[in-house]
Amino acid sequence: MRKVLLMAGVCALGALAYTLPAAAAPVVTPEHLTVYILPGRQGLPAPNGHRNDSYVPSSFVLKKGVPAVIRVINYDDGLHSMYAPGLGVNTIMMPGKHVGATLQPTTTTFTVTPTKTGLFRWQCTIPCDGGINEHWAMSAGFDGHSQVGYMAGFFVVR
Ligand SMILES: [Cu+2]
Repeated sequence: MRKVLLMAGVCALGALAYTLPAAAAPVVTPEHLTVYILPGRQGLPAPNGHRNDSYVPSSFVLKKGVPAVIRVINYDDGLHSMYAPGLGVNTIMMPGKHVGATLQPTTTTFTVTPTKTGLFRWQCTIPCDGGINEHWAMSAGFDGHSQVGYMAGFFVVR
């Protein structure tokens, strides 16, 4: 009789083990960032003496393992992009649209979830900042393709 009760008890414990809920996965709240693309006439002044096509801001702090939802609002009527191969980012920002005499910005949203810490450079890969600027923002900066602060920048992942 004792053996039967003992077996029943073991079975009951086994059933209990299977009915306990699994430990809940930690909830990760995404970060939300907003970035503006300003056309040359409204962009940042530069050493070339003109205002130039600009991402504002152009550098960002992200957290490893935390999704960052990046909303880019393009006030330019041209395409731009963010290319950061170290983070797997390669997104084209659609141009704003002319509506009568005004330009309606277009919003492009993408998400990046960094898997490692470090410094990751991004750049715009679509020829831009034309006209009087002669593509200055796309010219080689001190550390690579495109000018940091205009059509290039950094993701700092901590
Ligand atoms: Cu661009």
